[in-house]
Amino acid sequence: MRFDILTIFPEMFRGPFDYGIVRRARERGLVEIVVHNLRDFTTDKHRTVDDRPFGGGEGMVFKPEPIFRAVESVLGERFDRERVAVVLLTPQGRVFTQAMARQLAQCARIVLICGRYEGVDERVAEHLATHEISIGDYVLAGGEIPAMVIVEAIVRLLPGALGCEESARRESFAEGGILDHPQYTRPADFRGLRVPDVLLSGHHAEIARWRRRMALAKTLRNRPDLLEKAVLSDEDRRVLEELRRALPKTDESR
Ligand code: 9D3
Repeated sequence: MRFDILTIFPEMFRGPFDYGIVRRARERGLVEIVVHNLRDFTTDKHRTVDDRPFGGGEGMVFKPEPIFRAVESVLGERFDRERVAVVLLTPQGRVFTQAMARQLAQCARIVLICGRYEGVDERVAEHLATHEISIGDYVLAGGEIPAMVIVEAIVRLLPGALGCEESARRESFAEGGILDHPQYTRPADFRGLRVPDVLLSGHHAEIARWRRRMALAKTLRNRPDLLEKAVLSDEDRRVLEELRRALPKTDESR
């Protein structure tokens, strides 16, 4: 797979792909990540990428021309659009999910367009992009960090990117997932804070039951929305009823 990232701040991408899973995937030749300066696709002396909004209003808007030229340049004329995604990062996009990461992981080429300012000329969303994506309901300064998020989420799904132990693991959130159970490691007593006895007991069935119960409790407290679509056993539902009756305090009501 190849990513092409279009940005006016290419220097922001120096570090993030040089560590961990993404670095290993690049070294193994599973993914190539190329960062382009949008200003290299302008034609005027001042390398202008933005202009004032038609209709008036605050701020500046990305012009369509440099973005169209950049996408046409990186994809070449073979615009078959088979296994090619052109992603516009914008607060107006569909919110990125694990399901979208799985779908995009099937692509051979992904172009990520990072917006800034007040926005991007709508003709990019309408006539160039195949996807318009936001990473969540909070206001950032631009699409660069969202692009980094999306690259990392997709790269770790590429076959061979994870160790085989990790790759076999079921994804939280994906389909019917709930949050992970709490993890502990040594020491068993840290400044008087004890690891739950059951984890030291060696009773594997009991440990599995405890972990599922704690995962359900964490999900009920922090992400009750996930329980709507979660795949739950009859035993899970019984445990949830019991947890709801005990009603753990949420961060909000504390
Ligand atoms: C929604 C706010 N907009 C109306 C006043 C202005 C605006 C704010 C911030 C327009 C663009 C931006 C820059 N953000 C992104 O480009 C962006 C983003 C985000 O802010 N949050 C979550 N996902 C994304 S993806 C791109």
